[in-house]
Amino acid sequence: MDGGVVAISGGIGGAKLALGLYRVLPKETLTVIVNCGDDFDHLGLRICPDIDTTLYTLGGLANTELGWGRRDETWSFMETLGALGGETWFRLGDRDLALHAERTRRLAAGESLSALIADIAGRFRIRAAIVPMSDEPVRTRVQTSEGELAFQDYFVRRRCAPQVSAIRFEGAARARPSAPAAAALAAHPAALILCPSNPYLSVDPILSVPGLRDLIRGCGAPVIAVSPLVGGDAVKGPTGKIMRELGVPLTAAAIARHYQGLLDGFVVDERDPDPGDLGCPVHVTNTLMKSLEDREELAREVLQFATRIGTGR
Ligand code: FO1
Repeated sequence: MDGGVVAISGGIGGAKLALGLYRVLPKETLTVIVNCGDDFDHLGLRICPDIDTTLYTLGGLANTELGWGRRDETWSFMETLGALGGETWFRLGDRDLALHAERTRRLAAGESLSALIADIAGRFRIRAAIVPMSDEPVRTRVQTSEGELAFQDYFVRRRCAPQVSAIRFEGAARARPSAPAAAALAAHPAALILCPSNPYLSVDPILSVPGLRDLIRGCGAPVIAVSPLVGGDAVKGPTGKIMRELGVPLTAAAIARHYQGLLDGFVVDERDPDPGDLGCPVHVTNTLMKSLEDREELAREVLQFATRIGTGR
């Protein structure tokens, strides 16, 4: 695969494929554009969960059991915060906390999120580019049976229990693609991969940034999405529940339709029924990423699929 590869990713599933791509490509050729709709200010700190999951995953620092936060973590801050009557529903490990504290300080000093994340990725010896979707704030808000909730309130504090009726992205209208995201898309990448993230919670916030969808369409690369469903449900997290509550059938075809005309190819799991005509070529394979080898194998297959489509173009 000569030329750059751009991955669009959010959440835990997206980071798995981003790691597979990172390990099979020349590392410097990969740019991961990450969802920032989950970001929030908590305990006076700016928390960027999907950015941090991507940093930790590509940096070899991730807690692979939890899927978020760092491995080898200690929890003295959380214990003491609890003893002081503070809010402990969103768990911050001691090492993780240092990243939030330093990010908050540097953002307050006027640094852009893009520049800050690039510096931290360098300190983690990550040679791919990890870039926020935007340097302006976009926040996922979930309309539920209990009213509108901020994303982390819905996802963590309420454990995705409330019924979802709609999702919106506050601030999107005023946001622009981050400079490194726009640059990566304008640099004629060889492939663009929509990772198997939750389309509604993790990919839509990225596509909501004005101009990003057009940059993706115009980047000249085959756009390949990997279905986040395996066997008719989401591998992890609330994707299936949300799709049911939004009245969307839990099928690969529904996911493909959701990306409405962005796709040049779609990758579905071999456990799922034939999705029929999606209006683009379909590649059927194992998309369940349990091991590192699974992550690498899926990455290879997606890239080969993109090459076949690109040359066939
Ligand atoms: N998810 C949880 O379910 N519980 C937590 O306490 C929690 C803490 C946390 C801290 C840092 C971080 O980067 C992520 C964290 N997450 C937690 C996951 C996070 O809510 C999700 O990864 C994303 O927002 C959605 O993918």
